Amino acid sequence: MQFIDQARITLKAGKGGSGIVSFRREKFVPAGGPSGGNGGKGGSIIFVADSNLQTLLDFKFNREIFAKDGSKGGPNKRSGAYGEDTILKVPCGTEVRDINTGIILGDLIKNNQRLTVAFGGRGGNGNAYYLSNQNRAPESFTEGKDGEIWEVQLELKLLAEVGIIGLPNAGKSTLISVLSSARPKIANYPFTTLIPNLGVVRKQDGNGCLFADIPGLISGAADGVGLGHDFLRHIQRTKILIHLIDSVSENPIYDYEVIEKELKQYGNGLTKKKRIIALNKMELVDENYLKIITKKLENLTKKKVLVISSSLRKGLSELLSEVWNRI
Ligand SMILES: Nc1nc2c(ncn2[C@@H]2O[C@H](COP(=O)(O)OP(=O)(O)O)[C@@H](O)[C@H]2O)c(=O)[nH]1
Ligand SMILES: [Mg+2]
Repeated sequence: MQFIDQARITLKAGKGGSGIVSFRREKFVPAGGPSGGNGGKGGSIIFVADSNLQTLLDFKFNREIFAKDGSKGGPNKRSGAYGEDTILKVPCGTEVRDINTGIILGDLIKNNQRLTVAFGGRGGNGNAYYLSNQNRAPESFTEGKDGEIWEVQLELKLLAEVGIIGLPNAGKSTLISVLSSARPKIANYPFTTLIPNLGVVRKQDGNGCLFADIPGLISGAADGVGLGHDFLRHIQRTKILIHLIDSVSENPIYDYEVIEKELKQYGNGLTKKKRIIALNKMELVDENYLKIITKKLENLTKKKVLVISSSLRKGLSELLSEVWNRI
């Protein structure tokens, strides 16, 4: 089961600086020798793998990436300054592909691994470069070369760290949509009727964390009823589960137990996963009733139970801080 995060970006490396035409000016020498310096090279665009990153989130907001141009040459044969390279940090495991040819340009696997994709243009020659016995006062120079332009596709295979479980209608899809700032693609997914919903949620440090909404969990899912069984397999690879319960359901306690039973039935250590329990749709039920249900659930689970509303975005920051604390 694979989730794929993708981003398409255009890389524009820096142009080289131009060479210049200039002549030395010296006292008593009417026209000194040629002294125009060469232009500096343009900056390149370099990918660097960074093991602190988990997603390609940053590239979804920043699709055109530039590097600085080189400066033009100076008098006295001074070369122009190099344009600064642009370093793009990507998560380990990111593949870089040329969109036009489909060719893989590189795979950034190890932390700090580098891959230069768009090279900066060469600087042009100043007139000092053209000095020869035949031509003592050349006035030629060349422009800097353009930097390379590449359209690339970044691709990263993702692992969801946080799973959202709960019966149908608990509000899982709604929760993920209000929390997330980007939606990765799902590839090679065998089902057509039910697909997990994915969302990247920004952590406090700005990095992304992948949440997956696990659909299709109903009574009997662990035995193959419905399509939930294959999703249970996916839960195995998450670090933490948010168990979402619909407050308006006829019996929220029973709903909780149905899902817990499926986790237990499936085995493979699912019940040992860290869990955060949240009652959703708080605004639809009476406050006192909510208190009673919360208390009952707390007694049953020996855990703190959060009360939220995905629609009204209430209690979500408490929910997220619980998640970050436990990851
Ligand atoms: N009033 C209210 N409705 C909600 C809330 N969260 C979800 N819903 C609604 O509940 C229904 C089911 O939500 P959905 O996210 O599709 O549930 P899922 O089956 O668990 O993915 C939808 O009509 C949502 O608009 C909430 O906090 N408050
Ligand atoms: Mg859903």
